[in-house]
Amino acid sequence: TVIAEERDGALLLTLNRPDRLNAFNEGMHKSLLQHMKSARQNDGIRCILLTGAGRGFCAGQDLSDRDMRDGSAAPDLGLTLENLYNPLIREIRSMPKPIVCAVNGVAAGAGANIALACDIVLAARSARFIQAFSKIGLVPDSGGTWLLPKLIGEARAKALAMTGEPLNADTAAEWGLIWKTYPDAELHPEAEKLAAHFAAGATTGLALTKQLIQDAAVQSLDQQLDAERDAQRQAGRTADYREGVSAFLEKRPARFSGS
Ligand code: LHQ
Repeated sequence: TVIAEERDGALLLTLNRPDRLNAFNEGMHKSLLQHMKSARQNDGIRCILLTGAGRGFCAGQDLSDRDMRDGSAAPDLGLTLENLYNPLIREIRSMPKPIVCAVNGVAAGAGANIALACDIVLAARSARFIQAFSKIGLVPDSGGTWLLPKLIGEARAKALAMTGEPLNADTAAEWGLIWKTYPDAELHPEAEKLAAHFAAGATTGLALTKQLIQDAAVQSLDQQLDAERDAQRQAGRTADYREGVSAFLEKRPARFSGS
């Protein structure tokens, strides 16, 4: 249910349940998390690109797995989050390599918030972001209640979450919810170009940058200055820093090894 393809140091992960708009069942969760965990361990993978097969990106939880019309007891959704969604979001946010998300079509419920948890979010102009949770009596999950107000402010976050109104991709970019939009046909080539760029980048510096910016949300300026000092010390000891400075002085493109 997840297709994994390695391309020049980038791992392309494609959610692949297109007839359900790539809604998550347990199998897709396990497969996605497994691919992420092995990418984390694999030094040959220096960027991850996440996208969806078919016309949708991801419609969140597969609701056909949640049919209670026969009167059966409601499952414990807290357990679903604890066991499946939360580990995935933690994996994405702590991954020491860039994760690009190419939102090729509708991103609803947890599908929207998984996309937003990635580092660089690109979207096709026809894509929509829907905080669908309120329509079925739930709350935004997969980090949405934390990320949305940080990205777009409380007023817009509450309105999206409480109305469940779709947000089109261009407005999402204007609001700063995502990075850029592209005409539909250009999304994949552009996303692959960016993934290849990161896969040839200074991996340690990028990983430290990601972590610093995320940590800033819960730190004071003093703590953050200390964290930057420590991270810069680490980045300054990499072969990629040495190569970056040499390339600058020699007026040539840098050839980063990722170490
Ligand atoms: C689907 C789904 C879907 C199954 C489309 N499931 N089949 C966490 C913890 C535990 C439990 C609960 O949830 C969570 C987090 C969540 O993610 S809650 C939010 C769950 N997601 C939703 O509520 C979104 C439901 N989907 C929709 O509202 C629409 O499908 C959207 C707006 C995404 C797309 O609309 P359309 O473009 O009009 O497509 P469609 O509705 O015709 O869908 C195409 C097919 O995909 C259709 O099947 P069919 O057999 O009729 O062709 C849908 O039934 C199926 N599908 N989403 N989540």
